[in-house]
Amino acid sequence: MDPVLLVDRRDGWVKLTLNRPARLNAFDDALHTALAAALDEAAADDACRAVLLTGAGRGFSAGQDLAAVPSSVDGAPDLGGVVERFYNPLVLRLHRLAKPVVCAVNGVAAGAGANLAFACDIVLAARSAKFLQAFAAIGLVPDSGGTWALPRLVGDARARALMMLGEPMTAEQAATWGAIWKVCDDDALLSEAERLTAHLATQPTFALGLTKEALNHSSTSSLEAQLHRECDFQRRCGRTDDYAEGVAAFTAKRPPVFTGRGA
Ligand code: T3D
Repeated sequence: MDPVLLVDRRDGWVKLTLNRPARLNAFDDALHTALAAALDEAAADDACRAVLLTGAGRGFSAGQDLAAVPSSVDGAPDLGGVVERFYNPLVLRLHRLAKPVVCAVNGVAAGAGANLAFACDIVLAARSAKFLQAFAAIGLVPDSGGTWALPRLVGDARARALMMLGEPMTAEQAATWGAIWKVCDDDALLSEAERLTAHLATQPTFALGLTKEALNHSSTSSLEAQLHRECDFQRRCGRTDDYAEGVAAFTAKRPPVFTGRGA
């Protein structure tokens, strides 16, 4: 049987490919378990300085596998249990990973699959891809952080309509509305995403991790708290070899060679 997640370790970064193409990479317990383990490994490995997440086949992910039998409580499906056990930790893993996560949305991203993409740091999408808040169509509420991320990305009015109407957001709309970084031609998506991830893997990872952490706090912090956080993070970055290297390289008019390490 094919692995449900393909883990391709490259020089300084890792490519994770959701691999259940016959079900548009819908999530079952096995895929959740494999992805969680791969993200934990990436987090613990100092040599891994960036992550690329994508899907095999014609879809990115159709969210929860609706054919998987949910666990039950009192004879009723316990969807909250699935969210609590798998989706919430997954979103927090992506959010807290102190290194950049690039997402290449190669095709339809529906339900939790769409919101998973929005939990990544830099999202590229194939021109043919679309993002679908598929929840209302099956009587559910958006999960996986969608009600937190989407209004912040595209604004409240668009988020409400997308979630209540369940109309797809095209890749072009997603880019124009600010939900993703950019649209690529379908046949260029993966090479562009790999190039970007490989570039990020050569950058000052410690500083990028703190940049991510600062941004994660941005919309829920006061200006004073955020200024304090920036000051603290800048102090820490100032003690790194990468800061010394960045300044030295600038002065010598040569490209910097960053280690990614903290002080
Ligand atoms: O436990 C919990 O449920 C709580 C957590 C919830 C999180 C969620 O993500 S809830 C939302 C779940 N996802 C959906 O409701 C999306 C369902 N899928 C679709 O609406 C459509 O498949 C798409 C719009 C994504 C794509 O449509 P289309 O026409 O391009 O493809 P298709 O023909 O519908 O699907 C292709 C195959 O994938 C098909 O199998 P078949 O007939 O060829 O054997 C289809 O059944 C399968 N598939 C698609 N989505 C899912 C799926 N199988 C299982 N689960 C899916 N989510």
